[in-house]
Amino acid sequence: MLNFRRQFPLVVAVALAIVRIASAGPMQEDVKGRRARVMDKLGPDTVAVFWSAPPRIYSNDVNYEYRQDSNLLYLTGIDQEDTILVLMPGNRTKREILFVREADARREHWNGHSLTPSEASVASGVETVFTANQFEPFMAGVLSAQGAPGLPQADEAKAFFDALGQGRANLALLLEPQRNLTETPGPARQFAARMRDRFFGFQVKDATPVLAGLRQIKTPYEQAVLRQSVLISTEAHKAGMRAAAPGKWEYQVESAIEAVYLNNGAMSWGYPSIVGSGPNATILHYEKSSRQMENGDLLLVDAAANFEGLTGDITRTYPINGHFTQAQRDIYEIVFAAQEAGIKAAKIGAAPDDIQKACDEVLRAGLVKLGLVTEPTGRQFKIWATHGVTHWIGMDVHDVGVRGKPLEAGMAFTIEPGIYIRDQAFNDLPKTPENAAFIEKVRAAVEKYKNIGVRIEDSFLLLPSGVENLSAALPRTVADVERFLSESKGSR
Ligand SMILES: [Mn+2]
Repeated sequence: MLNFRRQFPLVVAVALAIVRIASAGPMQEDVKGRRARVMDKLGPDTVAVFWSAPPRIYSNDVNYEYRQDSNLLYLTGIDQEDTILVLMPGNRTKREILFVREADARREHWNGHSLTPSEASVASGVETVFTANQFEPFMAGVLSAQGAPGLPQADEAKAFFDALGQGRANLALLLEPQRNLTETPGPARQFAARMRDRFFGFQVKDATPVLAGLRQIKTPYEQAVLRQSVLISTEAHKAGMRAAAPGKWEYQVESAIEAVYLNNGAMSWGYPSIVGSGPNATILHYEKSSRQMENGDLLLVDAAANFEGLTGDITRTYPINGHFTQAQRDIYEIVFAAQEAGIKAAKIGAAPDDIQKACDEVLRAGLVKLGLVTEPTGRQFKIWATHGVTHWIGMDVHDVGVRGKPLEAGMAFTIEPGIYIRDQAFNDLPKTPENAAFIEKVRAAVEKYKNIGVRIEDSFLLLPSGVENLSAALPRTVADVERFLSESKGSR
């Protein structure tokens, strides 16, 4: 089947690949450094294997646009199916071995050029590249200490073979979380089980925490790409603000935003855009974008691009007619003050939970003041402030990281307090006399503020000099938001 829409991104992908091949640039240098750090952590007794993501079906025989596995992309920069990276930190010279799919003229006619081994070598900086059909014999040779095809030197893998002989070798994989014994194991666990059936002298080790720890600290190259990625997203949000007006549809704002991504060379969105107007602003992951907006609506937009594999995360909430009502402003000012408190708490050595606590204090006090909450302490306010206020960002919009690690330079994260007034929230409360009294006390305030949802979210990078708001170019105060909307009115 020829589908025009699918042809376009493939052309772009090929063009990018050619640029990368023509000059091994800062990305190749950076992924080399990432592999070196992973190997340092894994040690010389280890062989580690990382796979590309499988293609995913969109409809019948049509796939979604390909999305590479974040860890493989992190380690190789290669955005291609059927790619496998093997790391053997103890090897004398060939410590990195990459496998890419074989050339296939017919497939490439339909779906585009595949990297040849030499192109993959330039693209990734991995010197030793074989075709994917050599992976099985390679692993069999390595895990049986026979010597692998492609590692001809007798002493090349001596460190690993010695470890294998002494029963202290490791096979490091990204093991899928396994919640219970009856759940079908994922591909990495199945591979581990097959290798254990056939070979001896090693234990299986989960490399997930090693990758999470390294990905949590952005390199200077990643910081530059993330900065650019977030800048594209701020431009996209501005285009959305210009497109929003009474009578327009949510999807028209979404299309204005996403056009800016593609127009600036972003691969796609980093996550499906959330464009929720009026009561839809209170739905945390509203993805339909199908409502016609009305005068007086607030519009909540949570959207960001995936540029060169890195994704920010930004939310703005604004009145589509250009002016906050007093009630909308009451809620907005609390969320804004909470975010400010969260930003102040984001310091080197602080815990991520300190950001949460700082936001919570302001949210709770503000909600008490508006009469939406009766208890000045405790968790009652969570009925309106329902989600966490910070997470890591990076290759995944909810990026990986080591839990409980104090904040340090190079970490990137969001600060995103929100308040959502839904009268249905009362239905979640157990029917107790205390809750009945609470509902009675706040009923009038809920009636006044119901269907208002406000989230303000920015993407931050922690530097030795302090926290940098990567999305600072986007209006955030009530005054700046209203000024931007009124200035853009002429072009709407
Ligand atoms: Mn977020």
